[in-house]
Amino acid sequence: MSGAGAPSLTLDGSGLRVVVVAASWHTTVMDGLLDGARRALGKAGVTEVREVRVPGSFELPVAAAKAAASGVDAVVALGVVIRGGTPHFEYVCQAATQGLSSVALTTGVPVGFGLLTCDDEAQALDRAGLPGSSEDKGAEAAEAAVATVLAL
Ligand code: DLZ
Repeated sequence: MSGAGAPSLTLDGSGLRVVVVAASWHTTVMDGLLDGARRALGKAGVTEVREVRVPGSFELPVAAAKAAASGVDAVVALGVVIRGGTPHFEYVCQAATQGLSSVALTTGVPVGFGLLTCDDEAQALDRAGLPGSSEDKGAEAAEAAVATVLAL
């Protein structure tokens, strides 16, 4: 994991099935998050990885709910929301965050939280796991999901 205070995790994901649900807004940042999640799941040796794309972060909870109900071991949710000039940002962030949390709690399936909620694109790029980024939030969310499955 990256970022101040983040744990260093060694994970054995063999035998696990994971679904990555990913929004589509802010393509460059999303590509970085997806690559990071794929890299982390590959490094952990996760047996089966499926990817589901949805339009925006608001749609992440329903995709995560459907994935969790399909019997997989964990879900990794990835999205990028960048603040604009209206309150829309708050509504999308809140709905996505509470929705994803609710999916994890109601199904018992761990959901890795890879939703970036940023003031501007520069902040998002710095967390996208791209060359020059200081953090890799896609990998972090994937590692957290796998680590939680292994812990429970
Ligand atoms: C409408 C919208 C806006 C303004 N900004 C973003 C964003 O920064 N990131 C994101 O993932 N999605 C955004 N959306 C789309 C909403 O999440 C949703 O897809 C639409 O409101 C349609 O339900």
